Amino acid sequence: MNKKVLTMQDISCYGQCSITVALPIISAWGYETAILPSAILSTHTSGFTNFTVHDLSNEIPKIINHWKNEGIKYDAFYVGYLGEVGHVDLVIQIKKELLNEDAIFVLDPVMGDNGKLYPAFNKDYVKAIRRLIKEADIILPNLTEACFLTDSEYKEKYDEAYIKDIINKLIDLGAKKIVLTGIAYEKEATGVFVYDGNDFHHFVHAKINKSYHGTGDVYASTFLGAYLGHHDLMKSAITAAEFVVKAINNTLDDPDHNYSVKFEPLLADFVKENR
Ligand code: PXL
Repeated sequence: MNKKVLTMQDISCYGQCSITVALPIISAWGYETAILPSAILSTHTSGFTNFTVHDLSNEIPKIINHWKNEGIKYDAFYVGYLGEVGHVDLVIQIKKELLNEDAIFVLDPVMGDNGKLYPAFNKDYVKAIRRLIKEADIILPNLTEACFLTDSEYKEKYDEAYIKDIINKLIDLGAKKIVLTGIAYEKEATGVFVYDGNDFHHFVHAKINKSYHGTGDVYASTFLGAYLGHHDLMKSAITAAEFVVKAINNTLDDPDHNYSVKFEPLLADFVKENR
């Protein structure tokens, strides 16, 4: 059956993140992908200065109403970077009014990295996004986001007990399934720590010593593309990690391309091999 995905996040016109990443990736996995832009920015906010931002809070309710009147419903809802506290109520409204009965809601609580919030965000924003944890079927935070959401201290060196404590706090906040990205206990490694609703799993792989913006969005979009095919949480988490590694490796030899990863030339073959 043709599945319809709705993704709500910003359009960063230039910079290979959020919608400009989600739309090609989810489409390549074979799913009709509708977009609901939370804001329009000239670029993303972490690798550029003097970027422009136009919030779409006034437009979103009109779009939702039109879709309701048209009887449009979605099979999956993927929320990423929003931008305004007020968007959270709109997300909850969409979940109630625009999703099919067995639709899945995947939340990437995009708000920071490397222990810091992105420039546009503050504690009120964290509090607002916290409300969405219990609404989502699957959340995909990185460690920074998980720490802000759970009021935990951000550590660069940690052990399994630290990670399990954060996961348990997310469960207390209502998380059903968790894919926590960027987790490893050694410096040379990274990985994903997964809570599937019952058990913990940890997938570790070699870390590439350069980080790029937008890789979280490539990760979440690939995760969703894979997950919609087989509903295997761990397999999707690993597939997404593999694609991000490939995309980073495809970018390393280009010193001028430092704002995100060059995933596009790899996409068609990767999907063919992993569907
Ligand atoms: O990749 C996450 C992201 C999405 N959207 C905007 C961003 C960022 C990260 O910095 O600034 C606008």
